[in-house]
Amino acid sequence: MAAIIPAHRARVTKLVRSHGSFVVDQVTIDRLYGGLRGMTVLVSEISKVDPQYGIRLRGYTIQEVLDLLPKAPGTEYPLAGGLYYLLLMGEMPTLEDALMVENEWKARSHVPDYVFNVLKSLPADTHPMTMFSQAILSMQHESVFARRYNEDLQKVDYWEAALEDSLNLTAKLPTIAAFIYNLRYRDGQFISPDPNLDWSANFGHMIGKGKDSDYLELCRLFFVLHSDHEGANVSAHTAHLVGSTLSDIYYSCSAGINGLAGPLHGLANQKCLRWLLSVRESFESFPTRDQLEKFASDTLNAGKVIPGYGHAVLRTVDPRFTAQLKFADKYLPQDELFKLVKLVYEVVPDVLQKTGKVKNPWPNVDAINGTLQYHYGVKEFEFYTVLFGVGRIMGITANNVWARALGLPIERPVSLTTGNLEELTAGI
Ligand code: NMX
Ligand code: MLT
Repeated sequence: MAAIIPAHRARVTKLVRSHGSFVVDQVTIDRLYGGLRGMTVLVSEISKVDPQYGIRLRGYTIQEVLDLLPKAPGTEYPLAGGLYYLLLMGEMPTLEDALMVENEWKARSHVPDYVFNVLKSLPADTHPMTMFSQAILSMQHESVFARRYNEDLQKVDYWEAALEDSLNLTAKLPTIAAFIYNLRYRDGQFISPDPNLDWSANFGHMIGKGKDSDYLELCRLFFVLHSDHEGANVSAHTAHLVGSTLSDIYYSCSAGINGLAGPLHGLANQKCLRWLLSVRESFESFPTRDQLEKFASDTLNAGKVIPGYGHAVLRTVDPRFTAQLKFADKYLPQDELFKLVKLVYEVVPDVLQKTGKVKNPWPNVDAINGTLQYHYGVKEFEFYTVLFGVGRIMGITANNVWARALGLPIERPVSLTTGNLEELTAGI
């Protein structure tokens, strides 16, 4: 990174000097009241969501990422270490590059006991996302960035300390997530990481599924798919905002995870599984198209959203959904819940379209991810968003390192009152 950052800084400086006043987008009143949706307000070096084609990570589509990233011998899905290299460096890694990151993670994976003690001290029915956020926050005093900032850290070197923190935190995520799962659902059993397994597969191993090679493949797919979705989704943007105050990676990631915990964002995977199970329980046998259509309409008429469908930016089927559909077609084609996912995919877009207001009636990543976990026996759906978070922190931290490398300032736009806007528009 030290070799590529100076040239990138020069690119940004030139762009701002030459075209600083170029108008990228316009702020209108409906957008101010509309959650800024559709407005271009941020820069992220890592990825971009194209409404028609979906996410591109460093320019690569999901299918390209899955095809081109290096894999461990004898496995089908990529090493997360390779993905992290791609997000940070902007170039497709070799197997050696991917293993370099995997080895860094192994060397930094030890989770201090106090983190486990914090988790154990929480009420037994604490939501796993609260536990995940607390675990990350509890490690804040390990921050290299915070310590060095209080010593002699120069702005030009911020990114190095941010990278240290990022590697230290990401290295520990599978162990933390597995600890939360085991504490909540497996009587607190503890399994140490297997040094012969990669970062993603180690999560599966540590929740007792190390012998299920198909589940380990799912772990590899899952974490890569959930890593990033450009800089302005709620979790990434929250983390960016917090990081812009020079709060360190632990503060930023804990905040981002709190945003991911909302039902309109990452928690939709938990909600989606609950909704699918309620469909299944409502009918004696597999529902017909008509029955499902009525069930979906009843959900809408009750004032609820259909989880896993719709998106603020996408206007097509989420390629992360398609990648998981492909996985399921290969590994669990006969699974009843998966068959229901497919029927929902056939029926629900029409139902949503008929409302006349849903801008994107197609499935997003959350319409299927829980079903895959459920198939392999991870049935505690309150936990699913933690898995989303483990993946997402790769994107958040890569963005944070680049934000510090580019010396991005504190994010502080301006707000107005309705009265101010009425004054601005009076007489028009
Ligand atoms: N079911 C019912 N209504 C919906 C849905 C849906 N799946 N999607 C959008 N709408 C409604 C939306 O609530 C809004 O209604 P109203 O005007 O009465 O407030 C209207 O359609 C227009 O919304 P859009 O502009 O299409 O979507 P928006 O950008 O506001 O929201 C989501 C995007 C993702 C929040 C929304 O589609 C949704 O709530 N989906 C279900 C939850 C979900 O799957 N979230 C996960 C997103 C991915 N992730 O992991 O973060
Ligand atoms: C995400 O992965 O963050 C979601 O698809 C939500 C978004 O992009 O806004």
